[in-house]
Amino acid sequence: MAYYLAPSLRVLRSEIDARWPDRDRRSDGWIGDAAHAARTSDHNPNARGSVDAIDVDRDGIDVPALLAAFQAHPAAQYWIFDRQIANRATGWSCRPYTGSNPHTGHVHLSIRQSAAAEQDTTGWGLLPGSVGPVPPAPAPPGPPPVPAQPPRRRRARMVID
Ligand SMILES: [Ca+2]
Ligand SMILES: [Zn+2]
Repeated sequence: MAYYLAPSLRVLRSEIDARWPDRDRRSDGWIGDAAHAARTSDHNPNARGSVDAIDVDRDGIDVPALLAAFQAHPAAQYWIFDRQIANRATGWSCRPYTGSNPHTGHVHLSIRQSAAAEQDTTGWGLLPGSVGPVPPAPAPPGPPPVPAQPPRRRRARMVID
């Protein structure tokens, strides 16, 4: 099957390149090598042919800024960097990462394994001139305000149950 990097990660990588054009790319990666293919890895194409992870060389970038932007994006699932791992499901709290590769030379970024996340080309907030990560979406609106009623008229009945 033809395989491809998830479009959402294409957008992320292009933003990283635009933000830090002179960064080191020697530890970049996306498609898994033979060692990856022998085990479960987001670097292997999934059933849709999509590769849902990238590795970004740590040199020449602002890693905390990258991780903050990553975590703010709806497609993000987890990252691994410098012997630590953080996952959306646990509120992005850092835990020790004890895998054989300590990820000291690159940042691993995985998105959610879903077609929606793969195709989500929402910006990641890293373009030059943008101020930090994309702000969180506004809270969903509460119940509509009760319109002001003139005196002596029956108020709209509020549904509270
Ligand atoms: Ca490097
Ligand atoms: Zn990786």
